[in-house]
Order: sequence, then structure tokens, then C-alpha cells
Amino acid sequence: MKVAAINDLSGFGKCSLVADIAILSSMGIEVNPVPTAVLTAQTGFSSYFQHEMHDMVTKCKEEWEKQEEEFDGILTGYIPSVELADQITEFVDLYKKDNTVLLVDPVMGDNGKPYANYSDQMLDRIVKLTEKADIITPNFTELCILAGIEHKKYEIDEIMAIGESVKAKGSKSVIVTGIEESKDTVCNLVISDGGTAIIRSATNGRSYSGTGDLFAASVLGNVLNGHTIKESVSKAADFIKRSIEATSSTDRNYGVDFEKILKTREQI
Ligand code: PXL
Repeated sequence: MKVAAINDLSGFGKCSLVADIAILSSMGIEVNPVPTAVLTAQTGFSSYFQHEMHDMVTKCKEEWEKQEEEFDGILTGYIPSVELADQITEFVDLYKKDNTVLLVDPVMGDNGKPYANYSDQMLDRIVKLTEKADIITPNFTELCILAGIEHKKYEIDEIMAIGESVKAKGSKSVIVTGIEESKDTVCNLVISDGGTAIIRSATNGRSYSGTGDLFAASVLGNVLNGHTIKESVSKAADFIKRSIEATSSTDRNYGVDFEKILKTREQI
């Protein structure tokens, strides 16, 4: 199994390509990274430097076409600019075959706030990518942005209906991640052709950088390893819960200590 992981490389934050490479490799899946940007740290730090990889996605597309490469999965994550988003769409159009699983993580914001990469043009490009996707993994903030609705408190069945409306635009499966249902319960919603599901896990209420990236990589790896979407979401949710429990720092910017529990692929 081979995955093209289109994401940034951040020096601190244990997110993006660090998560993709660690998780998918541990699951026995080859990762071919396509860096969209290289950063000193993820953008939640009060100061960081970002070097955008201007034509890297196009160069990977062109060089890998000469090598006649093919992928079982494509994962897209943080996109620093509209220019890169357009290159990613072209990459996907070339390499997504009928049996290639495309997971689009529409990385645009969290906790009701947009990330530094967000703009209306970026939203337009990310919506187009989600329409081509087999699986999308928005958090609640990103779901509201994709649905064009206000970010406020909704009941779980209302969030399910919002997910259905986003799925109707073209994504085959919508997984809404990390919804805080109560002080000690977090849930992930699955809305797919196979039906809907609510997957609940216990939480200690802490939220950390990079957990969305770890979750997306785990879901894709589990799907490629033959699990159903619902099983994959359950396994990914359990992995995130154990990673948070293993984390000693309370500074969310540094991410979770997932490496402490990364021993065998069965544990992801
Ligand atoms: O984890 C999402 C993410 C990925 N990449 C970069 C980020 C963030 C979230 O802040 O800043 C660079």
C-alpha cells in the first residue's frame, strides 16, 4: 500500500507530515510525502516562520508521472496558499483512480477560529477538493465553514443533519471529528453511504495541536488495511484518546505524545 501525503512539515506541533509519516508507516503503509510548506512550528505558536513550497506539488506530479507511480491512497491536509491548492487539485485529478482512496482533511480552523491559511478563495478550493473525496474529516469549526452556517452550539442530531448537507455536495463519507458532547465525552460522527453512526469516547477535556492530523492518518490507514469506515473511526478515536492520556505537557501547541504508544500497527 502506498499513500501520497500532501501536507506541511512543521518543526514543532507534532502535526501534518510528522503525523502522516509516523502513523501510516507504523501501519505498514508506504508514505510518499508531498510537502506544501515547511514551518518552524505550527501556526498556533505566537511566532513562526513558514517557507511555502511554491511548485513542489506540481514537480512531484510531473516527476512521479515519469516514474509511472500509482497510489492506493491520497491524503491532503494543510494548504498554505490558493496557488498550492490549485496544484493539489491537479495532482488529485491525475493520480486519483477508481480504487484510490482520497481523504481530504479540510484544514481551515478550530475552536470557532480560522487558521492563518484561511480565506474565501481557499474555502472555494477546499470545497472543490472535498467534492472529489471519498472521506472528509472536518472538525466542527470546519464543518460549519463548509456548510456556510454560524458556529454555535448545536445538538448532535442537528450536527448530523449539517453533515448530511455537506455530504450531499459530493463527498462519499463525512466524518465530523472531536465534538465535545459533555465535560467528559467527545464524539465523532460518521455520515456515509453505509449509514450514520455516533462514536463516543471518554475525554479529559484537553485539546491539542495535531490530533486532527493523527486522526485522519489513522482513519486512512485503517480503511486501506481493510476496515470499514465505522471501525476505522472507532480505532482512530481510541488511538487519539490513548495519545492524549500519554501526554505530559498541558501546552496544546506542542501536540500529543503519540510516539509513546506507537508500538505496533494493531494499537493505532
Ligand atoms: O494540525 C493542523 C495544522 C497543520 N499544519 C499547520 C497548522 C495546523 C494548525 O494550526 O498550523 C501549519
